[in-house]
Amino acid sequence: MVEWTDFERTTIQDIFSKMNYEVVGQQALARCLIVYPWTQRYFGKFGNLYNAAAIMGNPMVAAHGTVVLHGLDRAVKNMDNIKAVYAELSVLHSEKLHVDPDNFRLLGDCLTIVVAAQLGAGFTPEVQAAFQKFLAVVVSSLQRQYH
Ligand code: HNI
Repeated sequence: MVEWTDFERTTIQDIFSKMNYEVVGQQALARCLIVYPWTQRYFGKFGNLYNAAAIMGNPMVAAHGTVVLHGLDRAVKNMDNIKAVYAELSVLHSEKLHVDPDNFRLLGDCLTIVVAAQLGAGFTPEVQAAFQKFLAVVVSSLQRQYH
């Protein structure tokens, strides 16, 4: 089981409690689709992803970004149980959607950049370390889980 310090718990809860899921979700997912265009292959039904402007203005990208953030919210509320919380999402992404697990980290990196830009000076190295540890646990739990 993952151990969290009080600072890590407070930091993660603080970041997400102040976050606008609609804004941050859209920005992080759009960034991922633009910076790593191969991630577009999973979103064929999202329509026009032709260029950066189209991706930024695509309402399905925005909606799905919010869904992803609400998925992360479940991990924030269950920090001691992330693997169990993600058991079904892991099966969905690995066995049904066949998402290459490297892509979870890429989306996580985009999310880190969006959060860093919003927090500015508040995104200290210690805050970054806590946030990236949280994302690392999320990423490993979303992958195919071997018991
Ligand atoms: Ni992901 C669906 C959470 C990364 C491709 N994804 C979901 C859903 C949640 C979710 C929640 C909705 C499930 C449901 O309907 O039951 N995804 C997350 C989280 C991360 C993540 C928390 C990582 C931070 N997903 C990714 C990545 C890709 C991805 C990196 C591909 C590059 N996800 C999908 C696709 C769907 C999806 C595709 C289905 C979309 C749809 O509308 O059918």
